[in-house]
Amino acid sequence: MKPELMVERLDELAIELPSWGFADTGTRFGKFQQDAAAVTIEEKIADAAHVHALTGCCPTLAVHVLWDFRDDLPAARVAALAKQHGLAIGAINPNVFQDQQYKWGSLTNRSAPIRKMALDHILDSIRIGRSTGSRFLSLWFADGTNYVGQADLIERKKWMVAALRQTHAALPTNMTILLEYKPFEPAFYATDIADWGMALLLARAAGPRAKVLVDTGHHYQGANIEQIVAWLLDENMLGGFHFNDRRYADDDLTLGSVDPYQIFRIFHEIENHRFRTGRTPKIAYMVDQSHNLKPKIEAMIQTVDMAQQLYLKAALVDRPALAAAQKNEDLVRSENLVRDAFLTDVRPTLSQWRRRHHLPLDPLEAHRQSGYATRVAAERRQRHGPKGGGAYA
Ligand code: PSV
Ligand code: MN
Repeated sequence: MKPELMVERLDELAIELPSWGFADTGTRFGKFQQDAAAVTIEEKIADAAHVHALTGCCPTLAVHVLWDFRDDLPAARVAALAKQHGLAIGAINPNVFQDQQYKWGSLTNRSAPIRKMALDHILDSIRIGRSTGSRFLSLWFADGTNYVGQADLIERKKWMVAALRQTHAALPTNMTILLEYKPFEPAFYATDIADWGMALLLARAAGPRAKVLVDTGHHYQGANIEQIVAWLLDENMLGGFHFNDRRYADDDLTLGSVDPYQIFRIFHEIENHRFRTGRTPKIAYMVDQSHNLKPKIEAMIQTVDMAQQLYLKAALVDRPALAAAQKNEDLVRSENLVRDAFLTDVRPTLSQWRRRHHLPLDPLEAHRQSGYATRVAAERRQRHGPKGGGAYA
């Protein structure tokens, strides 16, 4: 299909931003602070709304329960605030990984009271999600073991199944569980939900409204992520993504900064699914990045711009021609049909879409011209005190 005919395709791509992507984050070695970084949920909402106003495709904000909600601000007020800013609250992320009691795990802790504490927090998170109108409960567990022999791996599996079933039973009908896997970190021997196969089995065990979430950073080097995506789609078990890029492990770098072809290949498989079935799959596209060094808002705008371009490129693959080339075992033509789409400059189409939606043609430049970062840095310095972060005001 001609690039200029693809402009409507972008109407279907909504990208959820993570509240934590606007806050100061770091590595285990330290945090470099920025005065413009958001501290409160009010500030995170304002920043996400600013990105949405400039890019036109980020209508929801994912929240992390322990990082975003406060006693003096009920969840319904958070949702109302988001609405005032033209946003809705997206996925609810319970947090059963940072508190001391979870040293030996949360849902798979051998202590029944701690397992219950973790489950109660997840059930509370569902209640919060009801008040915010969230459609997704996004679950990631740091549970796992660091040393051989530390625990009975199957006992832990059974605890996980039991808790996920109870979680599923408490879901409102409009909410879906997104179950995320990760092979390492913080557990370095065995993570309880280490890969997509384990996540798939657990999601199936939990119930029909549990699907798998693919975080692009949560794979071994060399894993064929797009094949995992294709299989999950074919099994109707792909719930959503946490997009980010990486060079080594779960680096949380901005999307496409290292390997744009990787994300393109994922979109290519999603398009292929559409071609095969005639249906547009319902997938929650979310970003999960922590910007240690870049200004947060600029990193988000880069990410969204990259996602839109790669999405368009994947839609450009001539699928009937590809099917014919495959039939003839014409490897070179098949590969080139895919690669030609990747190499097509779709920026004019993206500009066309932005013009149509009365958006700035260059959202990054519009952000820089807007003075938003300098203004909020000054306000936030006043509100929270200077952080001494220097650059990016
Ligand atoms: C864990 O590495 C993870 O990908 C989960 O999605 C968490 O919710 C998120 O990162 C926290 O930054
Ligand atoms: Mn993630």
